[in-house]
Amino acid sequence: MDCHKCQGSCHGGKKAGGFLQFLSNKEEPITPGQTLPQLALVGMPNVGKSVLFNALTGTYATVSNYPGTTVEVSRGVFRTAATELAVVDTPGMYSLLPITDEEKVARDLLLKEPIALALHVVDGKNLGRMLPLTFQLIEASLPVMLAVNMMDEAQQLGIEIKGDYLEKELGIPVVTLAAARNVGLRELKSRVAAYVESGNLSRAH
Ligand SMILES: Nc1nc2c(ncn2[C@@H]2O[C@H](COP(=O)(O)OP(=O)(O)OP(=O)(O)O)[C@@H](O)[C@H]2O)c(=O)[nH]1
Ligand SMILES: [Mg+2]
Repeated sequence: MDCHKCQGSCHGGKKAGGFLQFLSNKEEPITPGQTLPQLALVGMPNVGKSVLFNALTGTYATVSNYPGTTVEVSRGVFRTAATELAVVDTPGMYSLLPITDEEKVARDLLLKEPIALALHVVDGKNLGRMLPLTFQLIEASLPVMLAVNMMDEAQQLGIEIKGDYLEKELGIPVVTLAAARNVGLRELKSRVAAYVESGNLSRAH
C-alpha cells in the first residue's frame, strides 16, 4: 500500500536492496478503472515521443497532471483492426534512477502502472548514448520494443542502422523510422499491432 506522505515514492516503506530489486518492486496500478493494456512511450527528451504519440493516437488525447505533481502526462488510445491499446506519453528520462520530477513521473508510470509494452524511442544519431536506458528497461523486466527515430537526420550524417541486426543482438523488436517525416510509421504501427494480436500483451502483470 502506498505511503500517504510520499504518494508511493518510498515504495510503501520497503527498502530497496539493490538496483534490480528496486526496479522490480511493482505495485498495484494507480489508474482507477483502467482496463485496456497500456503502451508507454519512453525515452530521453527530444527524441520524438510526442510526435509518435500523435501518430499513434490521432487527434483525441487527454492531458492531465500526474497525481501529486505538476508534470503533465498525455494519454490516448491506439486502435488496430483487432484491438485497442491505451497509450501514455511519458516525460523525457535519462535513466530509471530519477533526478528530476519529470524522470520520477516517468519512472513511476513505468513501474507502478501495468505496462504491457514500453516503446523506447531513441535518436538514431545518438544510439550509443541511448541504448543504456534500453538495457535498464529490459533489466526491469519491462516488455520493450525499440523505435530508432530520426533516421532522416542519421542518414544525412552517413549513419546506417541495421534494425534486423539490432533486433537479434538485443532480443527485442526494433523498428527504424523518421516519425516527423512520416517514414516507417506504418511499419511501427503494424509491429505494435502484431505484438498485441499475438497475445504478447497482458492487461496486468
Ligand atoms: N528530423 C526529424 N525530426 C523529428 C523526428 N521526430 C521528431 N522530430 C522533431 O524533434 C523534436 C522533438 O520531438 P518531440 O516529439 O517533441 O520529442 P519528445 O521526445 O516528446 O520530447 P520531450 O517531450 O521533451 O521528452 C520536434 O521538433 C520534432 O518535430 C524525426 O524523425 N526526424
Ligand atoms: Mg514530448
